[in-house]
Amino acid sequence: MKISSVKAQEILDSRGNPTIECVTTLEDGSQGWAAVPSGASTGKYEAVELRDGDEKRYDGLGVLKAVSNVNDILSKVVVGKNAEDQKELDKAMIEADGTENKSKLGANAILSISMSTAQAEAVSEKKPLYEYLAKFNSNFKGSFTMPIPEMNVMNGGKHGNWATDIQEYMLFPIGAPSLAEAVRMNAEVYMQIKKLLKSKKYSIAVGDEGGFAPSFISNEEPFQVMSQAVSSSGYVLGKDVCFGIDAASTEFFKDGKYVLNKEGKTVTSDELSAFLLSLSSKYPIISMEDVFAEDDWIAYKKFMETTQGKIQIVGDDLYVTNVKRLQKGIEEKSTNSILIKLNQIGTVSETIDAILLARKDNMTAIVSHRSGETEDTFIADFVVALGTGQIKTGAPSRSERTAKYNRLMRIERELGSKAVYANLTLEK
Ligand code: 2PG
Ligand code: MG
Repeated sequence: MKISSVKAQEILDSRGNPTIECVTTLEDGSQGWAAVPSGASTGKYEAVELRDGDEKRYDGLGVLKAVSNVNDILSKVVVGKNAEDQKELDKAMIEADGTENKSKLGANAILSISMSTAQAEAVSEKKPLYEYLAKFNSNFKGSFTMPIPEMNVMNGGKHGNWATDIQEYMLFPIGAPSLAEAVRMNAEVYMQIKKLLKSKKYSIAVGDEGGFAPSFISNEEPFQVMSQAVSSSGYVLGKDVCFGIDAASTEFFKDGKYVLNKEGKTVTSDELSAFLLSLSSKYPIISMEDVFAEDDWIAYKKFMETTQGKIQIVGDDLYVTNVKRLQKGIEEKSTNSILIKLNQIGTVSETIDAILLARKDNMTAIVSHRSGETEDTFIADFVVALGTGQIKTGAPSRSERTAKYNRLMRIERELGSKAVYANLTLEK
């Protein structure tokens, strides 16, 4: 169905910062809506999020330029285009922008159209979004993989006022029989964590992604609390529930070294890897994201050799969902997993390309939210459609996070026996 209009406007994200939403209308009247999220611990190679820089509005963070780029410029490019041809649509917008990193028109402007058009086409075809998007999944054979919900229950780094140096402590409910049960397990552990923190007289205020963020004494302390919470919820640590982290270490990388304020020391990449491995020998940590800074390729390669596929090593700032950087990582054997964020690259089809390239090389792919989110649940449908089997979209609290988990539970119920809960097998 052909696009008849695209209309964007400025709205707020979960941090109270402005972001962009877009409605695509097709010639048959079908409409699709999408809102673009925004990161805080962003990688320098990400596609450009266009901000106005006008200090008089929203402290310079307004997105009126991106909005007018949709309404006045990109609309002329996309109106009349076939909505079902996502690749063509995205290509036309990439060409209209003409830069390597979408800095002219803004990745936020482009992505808002890319996602809302996919939504509109799904409506036109009378399909739920996950079913419509499954046409891009070459592995799709009729049953849908429900992702492991990797919930971030402790927030540090930039998202939690540096409660810890490590940015995210996640629960991996690998022993659950279904997505809904996995969500329940995580939420129950989260409740226990809250109780434990209260009993320690710690703050139970939460960070940007809904995880608790008291001022811990070390980077290890959250693991102690989480381990206790898993046991007191009646689950077996290491069997029902494992842990994962996002170190987001680009954020504490200074002058070639890693500054671990909570440990009171500044360390080399070798020392950082020894530190993280010592934690993983004490706790069942099966996944580690952004262990090193975005350009520390050598450290990644070494770490992969040391861990020998026993831990999922995830590249986020390292790859920024960009196939060129991912290709380098594949050649150098830098990681065995990639984090997938639509707004790091700026179109739906380029995001799918990154997933398919990773899969070709037996790498796992985790679809991810941003720390600044909206009520849009696009990524929930997207992860089911592409069948990557893993999603991280924050804690089981704050509606912009639970919206995604709730959408996943609805999809699972709708699919019935056609839904299969993912199995985390580390292939490399
Ligand atoms: C990350 C993300 C999401 P941000 O580092 O993986 O958790 O954070 O959106 O701030 O980049
Ligand atoms: Mg990350």
